[in-house]
Amino acid sequence: MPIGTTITEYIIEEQRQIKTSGDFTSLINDIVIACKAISSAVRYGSLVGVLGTADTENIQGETQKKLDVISNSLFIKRNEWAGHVAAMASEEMADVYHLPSQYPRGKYLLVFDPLDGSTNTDVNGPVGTIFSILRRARDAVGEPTEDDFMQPGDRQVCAGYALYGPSSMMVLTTGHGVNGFTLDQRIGEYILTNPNMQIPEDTQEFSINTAYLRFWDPPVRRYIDECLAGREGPRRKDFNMRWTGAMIADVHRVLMRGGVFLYPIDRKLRAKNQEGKLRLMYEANPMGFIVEQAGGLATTGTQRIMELQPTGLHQRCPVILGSRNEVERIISYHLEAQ
Ligand code: P6P
Repeated sequence: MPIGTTITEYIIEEQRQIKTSGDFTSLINDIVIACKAISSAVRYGSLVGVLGTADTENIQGETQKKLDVISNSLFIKRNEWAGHVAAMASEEMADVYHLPSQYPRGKYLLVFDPLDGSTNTDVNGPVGTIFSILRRARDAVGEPTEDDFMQPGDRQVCAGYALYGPSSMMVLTTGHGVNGFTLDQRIGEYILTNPNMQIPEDTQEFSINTAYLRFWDPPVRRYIDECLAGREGPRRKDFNMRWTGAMIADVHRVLMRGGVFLYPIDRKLRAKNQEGKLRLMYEANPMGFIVEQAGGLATTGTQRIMELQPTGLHQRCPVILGSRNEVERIISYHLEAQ
């Protein structure tokens, strides 16, 4: 049975081409194993009693699902021991995670959302893991603090996600394009199935939670109204809408067939003194890196996401990303409104 290129082979080949370190290759491998373990836990759901809530809250004030806690623990355990990371940060943990004292410290900082879209778990919807790898400052000493993580998205050395959908896929970039891998359950390996992923520059599909329409700012309202007006309206074409409740699934669809995903700032979020719903460090930045590497754009509406200077691990920001020409149109509407 031909196996194809495994994600491990791909990473090692990249190491040869762009001279990344063996450290980096090994770290990615540990992340892959963590995602395989989470994929397995998600797959068995109620059969192994992992659905429902954990009756605890995370730093976001959100009730944690059992799978949130399980996925976070799996990700930590797989990545804390090998000496590749100096510290980690997670959506599910308030503060920087310092490694147990017996483990060596490495040069990378790992930030992750262990189970994005976890409200979908109880209804068998798509969920996934999003991760971002930063390099610790070369002159840094001692245990990393939150400040070590406060690096703009442009400083990421790697970003990726594992989507636990009808098939389990991993999508990865190290700054040299985007590649997709599908888990072959027969051999337990992620196999290269989507080399050099590119987002179509145009689209007829938008992704936004229209329940918040009454709160939107004028530029977003204008863009969506024009899409809804279809071929009789100024866009002269009909649009489709998709919203899965999991950023990871909506972004993956944008990568696969084009589209624009919007979780903009709005009056409801401003009333809660929030800069957005989605988190910069472990949702917007990694997805922004992937989308830009695939030829798309990722903006807050007025600023390129990967240029934002983080001020906190759990900082939120507006997210508008996807097909280049559509995102440029939305940016122009924001500029006109200024
Ligand atoms: P809403 C999941 O909780 C998440 O962070 C993203 O994955 C998703 O796109 C968004 O929130 C869904 O938010 O307001 O539609 O429930």
